[in-house]
Amino acid sequence: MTAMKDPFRLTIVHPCVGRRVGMKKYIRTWLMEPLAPALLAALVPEEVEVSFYDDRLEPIPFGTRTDLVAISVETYTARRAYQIATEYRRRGVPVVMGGFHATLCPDEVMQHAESIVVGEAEELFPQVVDDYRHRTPKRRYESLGRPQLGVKPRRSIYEGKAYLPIRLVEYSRGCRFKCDFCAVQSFFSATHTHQPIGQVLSEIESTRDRRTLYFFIDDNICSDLDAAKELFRALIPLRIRWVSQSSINVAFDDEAMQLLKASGCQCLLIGIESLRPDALAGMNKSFNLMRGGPEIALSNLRKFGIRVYGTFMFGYDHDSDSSFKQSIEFATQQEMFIAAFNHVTPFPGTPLYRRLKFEGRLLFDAWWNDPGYSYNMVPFQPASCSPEELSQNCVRARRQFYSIPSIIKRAIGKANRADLLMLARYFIINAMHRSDVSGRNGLPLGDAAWKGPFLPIQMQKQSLSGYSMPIA
Ligand code: B12
Ligand code: SF4
Repeated sequence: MTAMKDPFRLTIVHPCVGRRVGMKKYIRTWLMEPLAPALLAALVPEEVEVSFYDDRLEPIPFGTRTDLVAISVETYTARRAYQIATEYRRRGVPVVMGGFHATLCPDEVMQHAESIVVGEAEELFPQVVDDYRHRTPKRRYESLGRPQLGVKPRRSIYEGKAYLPIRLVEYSRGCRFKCDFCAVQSFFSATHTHQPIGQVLSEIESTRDRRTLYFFIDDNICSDLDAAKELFRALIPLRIRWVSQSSINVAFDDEAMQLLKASGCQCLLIGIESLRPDALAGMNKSFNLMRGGPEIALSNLRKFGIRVYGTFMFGYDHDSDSSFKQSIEFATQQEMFIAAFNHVTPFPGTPLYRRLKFEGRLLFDAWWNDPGYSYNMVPFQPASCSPEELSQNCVRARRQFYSIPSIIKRAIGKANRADLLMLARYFIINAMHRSDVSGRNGLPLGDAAWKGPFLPIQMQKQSLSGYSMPIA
C-alpha cells in the first residue's frame, strides 16, 4: 500500500476593518459574502485543500496546519491584514496578499507578505499557488492587462457563516470615469470590462432561490450603457430582484430606465457627492450636472420607481457648513431610500491623495496603518474647517438623516412604500443604518486587543517553511 500524498493546504482569510476591545458583533451593514475569497478558491486545482475564515464573523485558528495563507487587502483593512499576516508568519506560514491596497500601495504591502499580487487574480493566482507548491515563489506577481472575466465563484466556502441575505454577483469591473478620489479608476486605469452575459445568467440560475436579492457589485453598472442595456434585457425573463451602483447618466436614458424597471432593479447607489458645481469640478465629476443635474435625474428615477441610495462627500475645498444642511434637505426631499454622508478620504494611489500630499495637507504618513487613526477621523487638513469639525458634521448629518422623523418622512415616498413588504424592508434597512452610525464611529483600524509588533519581511533571518525566498 502506498501512503496518501499530503495535500497542499491553502487558507484564505478575509480581514475585518477593525475591532474594539471586547466588541461582540461586527458592523451589520458590512456583513456580506465576500466575492474575492470565493473567486480565489475557484482558481485553485481541486486537489488543493481550501479553508476560509472571515475575520468579521469568526476567530481565526492560527495554529491549524496550512501551507499558504491568502489575504485580501483593502486600505481600511490593511492594518488588520498585517496583524493576521504576522500571526501566521510568526508560525512559519508564508502569506500572499492581493486586492486594492496591494495593487495601489505595493511597496508597503510587500513588507508584510512573502508575495503580493498586483491587479486582478484570475490569471495570476493559479500561478502563485503552483509556484508555492513547487517551492519556487516570487515576491511580486503583476498582470499586464485585464483578464477575461467569468470565473464562477466557489460559494460553498460561505457555508455556515451568518451573512446578510444578499447574493453578490458581478457583470463588469471598472469604470470609464476618472473621479479624482476614486480608487476604482486608479486600480483599473479607468477601463471597464464585462463578462459574457450567458455566464452571468447561469451564475444567477445556479444560486437563486425565491427570496434572493442580488447585488451587482459592479463599480458602475452603467459605465457602458449599451452593454448595461443588453444585460437588463437578458435579466427580464429571470424575474429577479436586484440592486447595484451606477453613474447618474442612466437617469436620462428612458430606454435604460424602462429596462431597469422591467429587469427587477430595486435600488441604485448613485454617487451624488456634492450639490456644489465648484466642488464637483474639483473632484473631476462635473458630469453629475449633465442635463439639469441630480434633481432632474432623481425625479426621473422616481418616475420609474427606482429607489436611490445617494452618497455624499464633504471636505472638498469649496465646501462650507451649509453644504451639510443643503445635502440632508436634498436627500430627504428626494425621498432617498438610504444615504451616506462621508468625509473625503484620500486613498493611496488616487489623484486626490497625490494632490493633498503635494500640498502638504496629509496629517499622517499612512493614516490606514497608524495606531492613532480610527474610522471617521479626517486624515487631511480641510480648507475651510478643522478635521474634527468635518468629522463631527458628517456624523451629525448621518444622525439627522437616520433620525426617526426623517425615516418616517421618507417612508411617504411612493417607491419606498411600493407595497407592505417594501415598506417593511425600508424600515429594517434604515434601522440597521441608524444603529451603524454609532457602531462605525471611532472604530479602530485593526484589532485593538492585538499586541504587536508586526513582523516585517526584513526581520526574517531565514526564509519561511524552507522556501527559498528572495528578500527585498
Ligand atoms: C461590494 C463592496 C462593498 C460591500 C461589502 C462587500 C463584502 N463582501 O463584504 C459594502 C457595501 C458593505 C462595502 C463596504 C465598504 N467598502 Co466597499 N466595495 C465593494 C465593491 C463595490 C465590490 C467588492 C467586490 O466584491 N469586488 C469583486 C471582487 C472580485 O474584486 P476584488 O475584491 O477587487 O478582488 C479582485 C482583485 O482585487 C484581486 N484580489 C482581491 N483580494 C485578493 C487576495 C489575493 C491573495 C489575491 C492574489 C488577489 C486578490 O483578485 C480579485 C479578482 O480579480 C468594491 C469595488 C470593487 N471594484 O471591488 C468596493 C470597495 C472595495 N469598497 C471600498 C470601501 C472604501 C468600503 C468601505 C470602507 C466604505 C465605507 N466608508 O464605509 C466599507 C468597508 C467594509 C469592509 N471592508 O468591511 C473601496 C476600497 C478602496 C481601497 N483603496 O481599499 C472600494 C474599492 C470602492 C471604491 N470605489 O473605492 N463595500
Ligand atoms: S463614476 Fe463612480 S466608480 Fe466611476 S470613477 Fe467616479 S466614483 Fe469611481
